[in-house]
Amino acid sequence: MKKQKIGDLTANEIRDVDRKELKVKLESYLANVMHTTFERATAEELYKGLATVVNGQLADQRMEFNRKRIHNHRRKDTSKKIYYICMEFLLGQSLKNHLYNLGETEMVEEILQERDMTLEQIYDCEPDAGLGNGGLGRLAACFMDALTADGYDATGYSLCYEYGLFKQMIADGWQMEVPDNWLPGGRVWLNAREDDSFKVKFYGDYHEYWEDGRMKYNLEHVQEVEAIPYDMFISGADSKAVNKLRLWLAKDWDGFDMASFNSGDFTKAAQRTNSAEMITKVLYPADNIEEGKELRLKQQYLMVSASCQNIVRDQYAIYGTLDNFEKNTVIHINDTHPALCVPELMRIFMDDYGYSWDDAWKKVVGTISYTNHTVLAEALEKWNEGLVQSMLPRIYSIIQEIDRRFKEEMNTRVFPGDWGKINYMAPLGEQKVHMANLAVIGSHHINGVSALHSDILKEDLFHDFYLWVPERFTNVTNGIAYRRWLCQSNPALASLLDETIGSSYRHKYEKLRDFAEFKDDASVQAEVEKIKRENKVRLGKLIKERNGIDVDPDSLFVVQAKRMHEYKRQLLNALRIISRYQMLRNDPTIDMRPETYIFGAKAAPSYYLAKHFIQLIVKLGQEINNDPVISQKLKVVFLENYSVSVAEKLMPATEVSEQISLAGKEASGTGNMKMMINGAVTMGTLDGANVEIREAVGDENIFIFGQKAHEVEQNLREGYRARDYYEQNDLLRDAVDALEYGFAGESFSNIKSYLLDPSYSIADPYMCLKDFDDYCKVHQELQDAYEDRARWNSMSIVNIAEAARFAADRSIDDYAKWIWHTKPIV
Ligand code: 26Q
Repeated sequence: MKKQKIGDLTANEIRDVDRKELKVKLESYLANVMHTTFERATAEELYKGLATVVNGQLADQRMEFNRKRIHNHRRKDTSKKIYYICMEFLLGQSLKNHLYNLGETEMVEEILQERDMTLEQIYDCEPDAGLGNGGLGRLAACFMDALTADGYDATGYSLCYEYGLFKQMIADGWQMEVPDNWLPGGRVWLNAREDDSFKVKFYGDYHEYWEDGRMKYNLEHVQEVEAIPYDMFISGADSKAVNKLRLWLAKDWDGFDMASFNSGDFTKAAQRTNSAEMITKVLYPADNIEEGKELRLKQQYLMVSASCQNIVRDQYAIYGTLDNFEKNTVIHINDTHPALCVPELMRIFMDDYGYSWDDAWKKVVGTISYTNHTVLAEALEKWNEGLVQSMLPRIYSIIQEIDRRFKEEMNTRVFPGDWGKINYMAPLGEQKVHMANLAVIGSHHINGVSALHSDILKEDLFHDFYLWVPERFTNVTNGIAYRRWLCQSNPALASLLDETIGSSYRHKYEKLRDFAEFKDDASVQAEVEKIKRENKVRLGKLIKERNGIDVDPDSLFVVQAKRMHEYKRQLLNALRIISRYQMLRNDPTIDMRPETYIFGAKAAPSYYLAKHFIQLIVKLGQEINNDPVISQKLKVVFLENYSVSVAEKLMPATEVSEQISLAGKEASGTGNMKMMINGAVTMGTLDGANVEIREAVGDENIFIFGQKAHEVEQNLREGYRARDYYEQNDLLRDAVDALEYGFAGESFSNIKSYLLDPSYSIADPYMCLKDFDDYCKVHQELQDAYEDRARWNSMSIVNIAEAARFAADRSIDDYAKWIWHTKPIV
């Protein structure tokens, strides 16, 4: 929509024209597609209508942007086309975001006023696009947002899962998974491009032979699957750019097995169709854990092959050659899940375009960069060689050659004779394909997602690679789409920022830092406190609706919201809450500010222990909340089905951000940044990006406890004995013992044994007991600080201001400058 003055029209008049135009489009959709009118339409119909109109506007804007893109390519500019490949994009809802980015929120609000409806009612009709598990998938979504806001030419590639991450229901404390059928409400954003599909080959009989001095091969009896693209537009705040996220849907290529059908075997014919279409049926719900399932590998290769074919075809169409491919193209792989890009691009360059191995390899390594998101051993991807060989025979053969050449180079030039090192670094070994090794070898840059994590990559996980090619290793600290997580989720705080520092921070993230100047300004402090309280009241209403619990908006809101995982130590938080509960039971008259502990967490469906941790929190909550005396001072809330849209309501109301993972285990964290930018103060360990949060705000504006990463390593090496801590600390022992008696009629002796005498592995592997004492002490300091309202509000202001550096725009600046070597095009 045009913003400038046209002819004699004033800005207000232009807005009137735009609003009328938008309403006419909406009415026409409602009449022609929904067979209703604006006056009669339900909220659901209005959502679909508005979404369709907005999608149309984005399509128009995309055409304009395409002109710029083509012009840019013709000029042979120094900017490249960026392809961001990721198995997960956790987008959440889109309507609110697009309206904000297009500057149309008020306009639509006015239209809805005619119906006595609010935008919130309409937003509530949109299902989350939950095409991701957690941090990694949400990061990809935040990055697409920043790439677009900042005017880059970028395309995201992923899969069009029919079912996103399961919906969580809690029954008697136990997590139940319900399928997430998001498409009925979500497909309004999907633009099917059936004309632009690619075929992907699986299995088959593979034979290599030599002819004219070249290796050739036959591949017969393959299973061909069609990958059909569904495109979603990505908008950016006030940006001329509109980018695309291309989601592949698997379809049986033959559509139907005619031979079986004709011979009367209808069931078999239909089954064949089903098998290909299973590939994109559902998102794997495991987070930070490797699941070596055949279907998962198929998903990865479908995404990789369709995307690489698409990229190469498009670049060839633009330039008429692939000779400069690596100068025009960035392919970024988000974790190792798309690491088959390395052999797949080799295949395309050699088999389809006739390049030699060496020329193809130069292109691959010149194009691909890789971000690592974890150092947890159980999350590192390894695939059975036999599986890869049978499912992807040509790809396997290329991996073997990459492996052979790699070992040869290492043995002749880098680590001669050091087969310990060489085997540890190789793509193949112990009958497995080591995806991280493949990714490192095939990339020109490898980055971690926080300073600490990137150091651990260099010093530990990828140390030998670092010795070989130190220049490939770098850091890009994660960031968040702050316009979504601050401006859209917390409009009151955004307005206060407009009034104090001006609205330029909405485009230039650095400007947010100016807010720190107001840290001692009593009236701004009072405003910050008032806004937080209003947000707490709003969250309180949601909690009342969803959980039936009354929470006191004047209590301290302590929040831990993230996937349920041992290493994230929700259990440590729970142990401390148990201890608070016991303190109150001993003396209910203690004079204290009431405390509200809020959790949100999904467990992977097969992660039994994590499900028990959820049950512990829920049952502990039941017992505490139902105690008429204790519940005056203590409440525990487990928010079911934590998701992007729940997070958007939770972040603005958070006062204490619990980031208490065992040091060295959380690669970065991004929830920590979302809470910080909403004025929460961090209670955390020196892990992931917490280290940088502390540098940003200073020691006086954060509460840090527990072992440092190097101490953890040392303590584990020296032999960690959880029981010592249990025996030495009365409060801790009482809390751990209480697990056995249980809560609300449920015993948790299994968790007690996990902490003290497990049947496998070591007791308390993530050292909750060792860090308990320090956690309690520092938490008390935090709570004392909270009672000095001026001090706390000032801390809150500093946290908001210094969150500037955790804008995804800053991360994208870093990637563009240090890794991709490219620039925006508009
Ligand atoms: C792998 C193989 C088979 C099936 C599933 C997977 C799989 C899926 C998802 C493995 C890992 C993930 C997700 C990892 C993840 O979300 N990591 C988080 O990434 C964030 C963004 O960088 C960081 O902030 C978090 O610290 C990190 O835990």
